[in-house]
Amino acid sequence: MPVHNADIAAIFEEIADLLEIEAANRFRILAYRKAARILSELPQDVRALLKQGFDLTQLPGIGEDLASKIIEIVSTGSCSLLQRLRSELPPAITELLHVPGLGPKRVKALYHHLDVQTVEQLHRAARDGCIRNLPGFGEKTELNILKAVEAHASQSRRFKLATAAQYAESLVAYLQKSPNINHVVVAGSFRRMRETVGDLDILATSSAPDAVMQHFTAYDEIAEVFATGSTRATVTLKCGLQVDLRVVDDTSYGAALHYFTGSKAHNIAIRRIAQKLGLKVSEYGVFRADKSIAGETEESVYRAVGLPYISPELREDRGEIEAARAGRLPKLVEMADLKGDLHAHTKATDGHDSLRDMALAAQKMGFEYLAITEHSRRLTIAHGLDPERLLRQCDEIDRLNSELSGITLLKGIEVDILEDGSLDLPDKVLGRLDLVVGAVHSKFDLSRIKQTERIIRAMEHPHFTLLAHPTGRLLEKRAPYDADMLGILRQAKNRGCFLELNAHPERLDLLDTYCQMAKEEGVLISINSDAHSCYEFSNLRYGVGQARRGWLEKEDVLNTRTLVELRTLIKSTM
Ligand code: DGT
Ligand code: CA
Ligand code: CA
Repeated sequence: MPVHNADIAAIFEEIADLLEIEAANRFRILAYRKAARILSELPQDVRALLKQGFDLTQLPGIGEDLASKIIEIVSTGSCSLLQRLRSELPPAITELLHVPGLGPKRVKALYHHLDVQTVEQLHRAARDGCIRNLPGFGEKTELNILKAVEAHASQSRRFKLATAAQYAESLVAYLQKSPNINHVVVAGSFRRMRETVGDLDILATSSAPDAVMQHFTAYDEIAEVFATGSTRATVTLKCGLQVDLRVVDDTSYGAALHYFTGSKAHNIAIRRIAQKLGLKVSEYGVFRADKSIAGETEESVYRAVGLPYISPELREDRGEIEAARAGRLPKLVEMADLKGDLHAHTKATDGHDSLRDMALAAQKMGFEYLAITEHSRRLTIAHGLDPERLLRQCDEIDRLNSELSGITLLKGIEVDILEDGSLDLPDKVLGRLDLVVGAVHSKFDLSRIKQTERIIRAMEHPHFTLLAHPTGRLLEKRAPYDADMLGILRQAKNRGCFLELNAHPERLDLLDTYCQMAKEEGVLISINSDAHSCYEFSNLRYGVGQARRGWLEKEDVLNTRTLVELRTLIKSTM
């Protein structure tokens, strides 16, 4: 069975979760989590690396033991440690972990104190008010759990964009091997760069669709074929991801691509415009009476209904059609516009690579600058910096900057915003830095008013530059904390501060609609990797995707500025 990096990462995450429920050693748990993160971000396929004889212990965070587990997983498709841990705990407990807001710590408490083993039991316990009395829970948490369970039940499983990308890329590579396929492209929400996708919608063009179908259904990662016709098929991959394939003629490529890219709401709006013009739009083309007048390219489809081309990320029927008609479509930011990154960690705290390696990796991305922003002392789990260690790092950065050419390291910190809105390091120390990134890492459940006040107070601080991952949400794991984003944006505007769009695939925080709000309020957004290793700069593409969904242009993004321009902009907050 073929094993992708995402599969190994998922196994390691589950091992870490189960170890945590079993109250295993904290460092052992952390080692599995780190390895999972490294693997899910590694641009090369581990399978291929092993085939080339690559020594996995060369990877950050991977020692002998983890390397042998990876080899076991790649060669057998499973891991004996995971099997053992699963057999020691009730079978449904892993599903409990997928309820947003329930981490392993809470699952452990629920299991040990209330014998909650399934989502149904969790629902009952929350509804009957049994959870509020557990140490560390309370009434508000109980209510949140109840809401989360109810939302969870009505939701089908979605895949994070970056995870889906791993499966999509190998499937597309496989399809491209067929001599009968001309174009092949992943459409649907994947092409619109939604943060999660429900399934993959793959479009191919061919004059021999039967042969394409045969090739597709022979793919060795398919678990089940649901439906096949001569031009369409629906299958499920072994990882659980569903794939729809459609095959059309080259002359319908643009129309089909438009149709299957969606969104449905955008398509409906376009069809309505077409109807008014006496036209019919379908996946086969644009028709007047029975005569096809467009459809070979997407541009031709839009032209036929009197519109300029609209980028997939905008196609949500959120005003893009009106903007297109008025000639006001944004010229969306692109990866190549980024000139630096303002949020990264090194092995001084919970990152994996040295200052020098991070600088060189950023330079390879074509960047002019990289801000090093370690955690502050309050975050003990990440080995956060106290003033002394931070100042030592500043000296090291000075030394490295005088030695390196073409890339500048900026001195920063990802300082904890404490419950009362004060910052976790003294002013005197913060004043020595190029920029101060503030972040909420605790007390996620404050009331809306208190949470908003906390963040606004932090921004009042004279050295505050940038609010990291502004809503705190983790996709499918932790809901955003409750805060008034408009109020925060207005404070940022007043103070000349900025907000981050954290590009980590689990965060993608700021949300697209808030990006739009930031743009309207005139607050610049910094698209940052939050890289903990050299490999993670490649995540920036997901951040750029999210920014494009939020209508952001080059001018709306802080780190499209040159170093000189950036220094002027961030100085004014100091
Ligand atoms: P997902 O998979 O939930 O992340 O979201 P999508 O947008 O990929 O939705 P999906 O897979 O159900 O359908 C793919 C595209 O096919 C969708 O974006 C637009 C098109 N489509 C699906 N159903 C309809 C429909 O009833 N009418 C129209 N006009 N288009 C549809
Ligand atoms: Ca889809
Ligand atoms: Ca679909």
